[in-house]
Amino acid sequence: MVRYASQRRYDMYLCGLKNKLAVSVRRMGAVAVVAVGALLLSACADDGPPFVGIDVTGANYANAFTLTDHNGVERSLGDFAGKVVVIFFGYTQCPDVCPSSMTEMAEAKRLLGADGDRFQGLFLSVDPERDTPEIMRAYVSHFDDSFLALYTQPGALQQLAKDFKIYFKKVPGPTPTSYTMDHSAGSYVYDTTGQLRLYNRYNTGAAGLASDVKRLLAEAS
Ligand SMILES: [Cu+2]
Repeated sequence: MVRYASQRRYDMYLCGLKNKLAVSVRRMGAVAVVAVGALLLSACADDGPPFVGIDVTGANYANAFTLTDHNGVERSLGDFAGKVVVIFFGYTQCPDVCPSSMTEMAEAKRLLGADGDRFQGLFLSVDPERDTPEIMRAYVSHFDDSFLALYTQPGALQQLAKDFKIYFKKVPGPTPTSYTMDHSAGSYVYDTTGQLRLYNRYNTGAAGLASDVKRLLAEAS
């Protein structure tokens, strides 16, 4: 059995097979062509264009977390059932990558209009030493009131980063508290059932992210 990088690619492969089948069936006569054609349209119409983000459906990482939000509430993916969840990893003192990514996330939510209510933006700090719940609350609500910041204990972050295949590293600054953090700059996108579906690359743009979210929401309705 050939392995496919994603279920969607496998589905596309199946569609290709059906199309080849249609060509041979066409020789059988006009009635069969009409019948099979209708079947193919209904089977393949949902596929649409590929996602803007990288399809990581079925990946064996970044599948679950239990973390505390900036209100002190314990959170896991199940809390956001019915919503598309986007998790970005960063730190509040980041000068550029984090603010632009959070702005993009907030803009994507606005582009969704009424469907924005079914979008949950999450910010996970890779700098638990400085990012206190108070600081993170102010930070995420600056971008969007509905966004939640998540934090974990410094000792648990390393394992979480491993589980999520993300990278972070402290880069010393002129004083002990003025360090910066190198970190992965993409985000993970989960469908309304909490399954990891996409890796959204840094600088994808709000429109691209919004279109992927819209598509995942459409799958659910
Ligand atoms: Cu950053």
